[in-house]
Amino acid sequence: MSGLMHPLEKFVRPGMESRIWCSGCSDGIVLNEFLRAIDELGLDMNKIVVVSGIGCAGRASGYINVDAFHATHGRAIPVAVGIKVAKPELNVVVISGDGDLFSIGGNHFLHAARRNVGIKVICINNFNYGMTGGQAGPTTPMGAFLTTTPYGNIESPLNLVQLAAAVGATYVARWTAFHVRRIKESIKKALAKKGFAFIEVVGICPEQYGRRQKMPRPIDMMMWFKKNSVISRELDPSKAEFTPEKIVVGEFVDVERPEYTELMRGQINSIIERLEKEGKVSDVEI
Ligand SMILES: Cc1ncc(C[n+]2csc(CCOP(=O)(O)OP(=O)(O)O)c2C)c(N)n1
Ligand code: SF4
Repeated sequence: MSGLMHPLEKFVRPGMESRIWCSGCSDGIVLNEFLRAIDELGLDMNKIVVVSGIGCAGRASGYINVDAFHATHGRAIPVAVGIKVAKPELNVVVISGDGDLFSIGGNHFLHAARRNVGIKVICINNFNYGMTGGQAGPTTPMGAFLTTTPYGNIESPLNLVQLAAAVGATYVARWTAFHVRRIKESIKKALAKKGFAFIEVVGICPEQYGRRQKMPRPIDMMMWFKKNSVISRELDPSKAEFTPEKIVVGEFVDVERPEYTELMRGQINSIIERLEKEGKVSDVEI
């Protein structure tokens, strides 16, 4: 079989195979679409950095053949922000789970989006903490059964699209694992965006989530998404309803506003220029 090579193999870190994911898990779908997006855009892999936190979704950073950082739980965004501030020319992408990004890491998300740091965040929202055995998290639907909610979840879930829009993300989209081509197109858009971009991919976790909601086979969750998702044609996050009966998907924000690292560099340069004029510094490099 030598000589046969998958067209995306060049983007996969040699020796790493995505064996950790259960069969039917949609983490592989998102990884696949991310690699296809890079391929179609013809991006230089040396200019991309992928950062993730802990969780099944967070394993993506280990499989992509770019410089990557597997941060501690919840801390993917501050690591990504640090990289972007130090090297603004890099395309810095966070791929992680709903628990990692919005539970323990929620505060970082708010402030990176508010500051409009030009990182791209892809959240695989599978409604639970998959890696640790199926605990309820910030996006678990009301009534869902998980190990920590044996009588049904009584907490209201976050609407990630509305949250991202409210705190200032310049690109916000939501798709489900059923909308594979749309995921790829959104990733391409996000990668081209200057400011903070956010994509929610509503994912399939047959092992920990589906199994407990009477959807044990991957195809069951796929059919749920197919049947209950509605594509919005409006750039209006208030329309981004998300209930088990109706999952509104689409693009909800696509705007421009000043990006943080550019503002920061501009400010530093103008201070240096002034100090140089005053003869107070010379040969300063940032
Ligand atoms: C500080 C800390 N607290 C808790 C954990 C245990 N832990 C590992 S992954 C995880 C949740 C992962 O959920 P999510 O981000 O939704 O990803 P998934 O596994 O569902 O893809 C937790 C609580 C940890 N590793 N570190
Ligand atoms: S536990 Fe769920 S999220 Fe984790 S690999 Fe298995 S199916 Fe995927």
